[in-house]
Amino acid sequence: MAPLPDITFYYFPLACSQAVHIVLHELAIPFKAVSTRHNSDRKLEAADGSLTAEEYRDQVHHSNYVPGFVVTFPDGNKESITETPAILSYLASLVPERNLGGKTELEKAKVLSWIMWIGGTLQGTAYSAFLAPRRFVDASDEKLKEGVQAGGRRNIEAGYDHIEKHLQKPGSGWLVGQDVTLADAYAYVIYRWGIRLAGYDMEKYKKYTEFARRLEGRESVKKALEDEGVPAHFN
Ligand SMILES: N[C@@H](CCC(=O)N[C@@H](CS)C(=O)NCC(=O)O)C(=O)O
Repeated sequence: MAPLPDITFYYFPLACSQAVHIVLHELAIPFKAVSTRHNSDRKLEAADGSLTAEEYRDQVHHSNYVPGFVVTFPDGNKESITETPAILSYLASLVPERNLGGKTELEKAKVLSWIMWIGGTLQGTAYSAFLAPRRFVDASDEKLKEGVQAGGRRNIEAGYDHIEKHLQKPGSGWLVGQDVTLADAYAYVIYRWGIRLAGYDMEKYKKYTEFARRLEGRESVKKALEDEGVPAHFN
C-alpha cells in the first residue's frame, strides 16, 4: 500500500461532514480533526484558532463550508478536496481492500449514485430549500419563502420514502451490496437531520430506523460522535 498522505479534516458537529468523519474511523486512517465555528460574519473558521475564515476560504474551502479536507503528501505538496461525495470516494480509494466504495463495478456505480443523490438532491436541493430558502428566492417575500420551504419539505419526505422503500427490499440491510459502504455512512447522517433539523418522527421509517440503529452500533460511528461531542441517538 502506498504511504497515506497526512490528512487534516475540518468538521462541524452533526453536519454533512460527519459522513467523512465516520468513514475516516471506519478505515482507521490517521487524521487530524479540526472543529469549526462561525465568526461574527457567520463564516466558518477553525475553532482552534489555526485558520481565520479568510484563511479557511483560501486554503481549505472556497465557500467556507464543511467538510474541509486537506491532504499533505510526503514531498510537501498540499491539496484540498471539497464536496462530500468526492472526499468520501477519495478515502475509499486509499484503502481499496475495504471496498467502501463498492466491491464490483456495478456496486461502485451504485454507491456513487447514492452519495451523489444524498448530497445533491436530498441535502443540496431539498434540505437547502427548507433550511435556507434565501438561496432560491427573495426571502423577504414571506409567501415565496414559505412556498420554497414547503417544496423542500415535500422533497425531504420523498427522499426518506425512497430510502425506506429501498431498505424494505430483500437484501443485506445495507444500501449497496453485502457490506457497509460510503452510502450507509452518509445515510446515517441524513437520518439524524430528519429528527434534528426537520423535526420528523423518524421511527415511522421502520427499516431506515433499524438501519440507523445498526450503524450507530459500529465503532466508527461511536468514535465520530465522541470526537464531535454529540450524543448517540439510540441507546
Ligand atoms: N456540496 C457541499 C455542501 C456542503 C455543505 O452544505 N456544508 C454545510 C454543512 S452540512 C456548511 O458548511 N454550511 C455552512 C455553514 O454552516 O456556515 C458538500 O457536499 O460538501
